[in-house]
Amino acid sequence: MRFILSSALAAMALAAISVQAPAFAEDPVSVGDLRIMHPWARASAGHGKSGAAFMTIANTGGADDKLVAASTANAKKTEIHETTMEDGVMKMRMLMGGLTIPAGGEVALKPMGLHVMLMGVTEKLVEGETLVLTLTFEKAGSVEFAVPIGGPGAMMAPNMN
Ligand SMILES: [Cu+2]
Repeated sequence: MRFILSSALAAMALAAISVQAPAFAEDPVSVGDLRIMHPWARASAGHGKSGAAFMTIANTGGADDKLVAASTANAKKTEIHETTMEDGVMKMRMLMGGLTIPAGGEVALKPMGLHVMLMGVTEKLVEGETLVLTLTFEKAGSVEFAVPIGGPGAMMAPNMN
């Protein structure tokens, strides 16, 4: 009985960490009450060692959730950033307390705004390829999914052009 239970748990664990590859680019990635839509990243420019990933995260549930961490094997460090304008200068700042995804609402991560920052990119991000990103939410937990890579100066998802 114990063996059966632990295999069931192992199967659940495997299911939980498997990479979600939607059949269609417009299919959202689901984790708990959250839906992650149109994820994409920018290709590396020249020898740049930083990159950014963008997406829209919708919360279909009745309680706020919070994006607390992000990681990818493609970068040494991954942070959640916001972009602000200070005296006409664009600056980026790490969101120390995480990013709230309000109940029934959605938050867009996009160029010049909120983004997942990849620092110390280990392998050049090539347009047309994908990277695997893991996002961790306070309530919904972790989800790993494929992120298509667009051009270095792209302003929107490659599948939305
Ligand atoms: Cu940044």
